[in-house]
Amino acid sequence: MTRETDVEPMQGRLVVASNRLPVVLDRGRDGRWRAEPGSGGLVTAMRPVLQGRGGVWVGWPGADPEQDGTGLRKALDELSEGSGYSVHPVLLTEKEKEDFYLGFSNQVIWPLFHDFQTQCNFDPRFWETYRKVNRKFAEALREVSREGDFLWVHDYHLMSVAEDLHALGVKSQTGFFLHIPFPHLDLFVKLPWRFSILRSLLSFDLIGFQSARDRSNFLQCLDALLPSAEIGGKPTDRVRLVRLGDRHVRVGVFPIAIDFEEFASEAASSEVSERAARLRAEGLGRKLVLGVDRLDYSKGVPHKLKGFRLALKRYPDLRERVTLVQLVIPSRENIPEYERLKMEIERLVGAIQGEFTRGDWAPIHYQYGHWDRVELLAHYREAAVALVTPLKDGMNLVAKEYCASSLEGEGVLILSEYAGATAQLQNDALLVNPFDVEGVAEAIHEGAIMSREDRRRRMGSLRRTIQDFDLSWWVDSFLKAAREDGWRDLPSVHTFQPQPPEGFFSF
Ligand code: ADQ
Repeated sequence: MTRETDVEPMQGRLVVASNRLPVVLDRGRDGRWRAEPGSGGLVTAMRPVLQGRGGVWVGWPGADPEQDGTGLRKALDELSEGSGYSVHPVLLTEKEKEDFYLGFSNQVIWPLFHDFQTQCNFDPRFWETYRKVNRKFAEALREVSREGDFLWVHDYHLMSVAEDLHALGVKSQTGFFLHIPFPHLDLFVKLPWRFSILRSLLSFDLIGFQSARDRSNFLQCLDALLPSAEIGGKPTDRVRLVRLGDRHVRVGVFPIAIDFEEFASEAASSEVSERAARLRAEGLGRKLVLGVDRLDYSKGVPHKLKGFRLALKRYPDLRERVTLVQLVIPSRENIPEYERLKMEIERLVGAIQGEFTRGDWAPIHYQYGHWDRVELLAHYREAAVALVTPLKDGMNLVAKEYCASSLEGEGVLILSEYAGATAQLQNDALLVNPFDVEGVAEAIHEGAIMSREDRRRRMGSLRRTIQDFDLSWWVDSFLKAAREDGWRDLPSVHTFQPQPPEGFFSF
């Protein structure tokens, strides 16, 4: 993000808390820690805001403190000096990492909130440690904050922090943003700690969700489980007020965004252009269909592969004309379910290759690993079609990044109805139900043969939407919603419901 936030300065500083600090730690040959600024959506969004107004970022540094706690702090202090805001580590023990991060966060909340209830492990020890670590974060926030600061807490790892802050007597205003979906009531009530989580969330002054779908699920839970809560406003209001006796909690919809200009200008750089040209030459005139997903069952990679296989089966004209490049980014490899998923993906890729490979054409280029920025942007730029088909996703930044990098404006975005991004992009993406293999196959064919004129019209409009609601809009709106009266003039929210074909229900 290049421009400063437009929001009138709040009194006091901004203090951000997230599970991970925005740093990449590296231990040099001399054994000394070095801290480099990290990248990613949250970091890019928050860094200029913190730089502009000064502030603190609290989080886990991602390294084992037991080896060299003092050296680590020193490296973080050095980074703080050069960045205009300070970085404050919360150190976790091995057991805390196990039970708080891999346990409660990623084997209870992550699966449940993505509608994968059968993958939940409701181990009571996980909850105990989650509460303990949230308390640790609250203590760190108490240590670094002062009266008048605004405390902005991020994501499902830290849902209980505000309750602990209250218990510790911290009076600062607090906001929470949930990056993942919020589940439907039927699922939420299965959580053994459902009332505690609700109470914790309601301890924040402002709660932000990615989409109207998530907020509506949350309010439905509130309505059912805490009927005394009075919910004001309409479903399309950006911010709705919840009254709990004397207390008011603001509940808003703030779809996370990307720095459009940064993606567009990096995609135009000579390095990316050269790499994109090489990809084109290597592709021998074939259309590149692109998938970029973290290894996660919520991303629906096996479903996508089945859709691609059916497209090749049903539409022989696609064979030798399109190639699916699928990057799977390693993630949470210590959880057995992720290892199983990896094996399933690799088995499917092997089966599709075996069935369709002819001469010098293999239908899928599968890669398990990381791409650097140039490689990622060159693929975005070169892809004729992006296949973004999560089974459930808070937002999905890949969809937005693809459009921002599609400089020629001719790419086609195939997008799952279950990505948060769909509410904003529904008019111009080809929408699919990722569970409907036939629908995915149809969309791949439609995307591959779409006329240039249609592609340009759709992509032009997608790019405009992503540019209009970019990263600074996201930060500004959240901070505006936190201000006493700032939230009333925020624009209404986009909503989404699947629509039947025209005339379908004319009896
Ligand atoms: P994620 O589940 O991680 O995020 P997503 O929104 O798709 O999902 O973001 C993935 C990010 O990884 C993208 O920004 C992408 O550029 C980046 N990436 C791509 N290739 C990479 C590589 N090789 N190495 C490292 N990173 C790479 C969660 C929620 C989402 C929500 C985001 C932000 O699950 O729904 O959109 O937070 O709120």
